[in-house]
Amino acid sequence: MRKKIVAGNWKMNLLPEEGKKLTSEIVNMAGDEVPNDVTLVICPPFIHLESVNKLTGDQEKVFLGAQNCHTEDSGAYTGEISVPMLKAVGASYVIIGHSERREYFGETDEFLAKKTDKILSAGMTPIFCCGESLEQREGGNYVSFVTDQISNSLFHLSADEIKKVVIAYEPIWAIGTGLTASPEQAQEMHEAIRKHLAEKYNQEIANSISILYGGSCKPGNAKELFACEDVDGGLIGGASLKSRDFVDIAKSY
Ligand code: 3PY
Repeated sequence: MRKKIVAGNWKMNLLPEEGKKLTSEIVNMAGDEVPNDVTLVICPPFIHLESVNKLTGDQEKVFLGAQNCHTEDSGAYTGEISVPMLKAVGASYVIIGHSERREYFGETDEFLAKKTDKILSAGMTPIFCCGESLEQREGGNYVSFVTDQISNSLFHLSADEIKKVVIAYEPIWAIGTGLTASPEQAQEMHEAIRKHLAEKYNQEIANSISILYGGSCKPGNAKELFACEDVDGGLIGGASLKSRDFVDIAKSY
């Protein structure tokens, strides 16, 4: 059975006290309200990692993730954070390849391949984001664009390694726009991604990999998205900044 994951991407939001308050609320609600087979991941900005870890560290339902990492362990990389640093403060997941990082920080498929290796070698879980622009969707080549992103950054991995990766499909046209992929659009892409994984590895491996949907996922649409056969949870942007909304999304299974 695939792991069901609902991960909150806080992006560049919240001051320290606000982050602690939000985390405490989520942890308190999650205990009673979120089904035991759903894993929650909180991915705050770096400054929150230690304080969020203090609130999540002792329980089994809510885990800590980061929004980015560097490919090197240490060195002259001003402004960057390494995987060993993230691990030392309790993070077990790292989001990589979000379209905002690809667009604003020029992250390439090759660089993301290296980040994936670094995260896996630390025993942590990459949440690898992929997704097409509106132009690519309208041009009709959106499935091959996304499957190429996956081949380019992940297909050097061994069968044992790929099983440890979580994929998040986030259509760029649904990020910060209020537009959401319909369940049919999400299922079409998730199924194509799984088929692509099966062709490279095998069906059993493809069936074991969690593929999350991201892009304006909220309490009002999570249920129908999570009901799709190949959607195994969500990577949640704005709605992860409100404890009630985030927990309601996680309850949508
Ligand atoms: C969104 O939902 O807007 C996201 O980008 C989640 O990562």
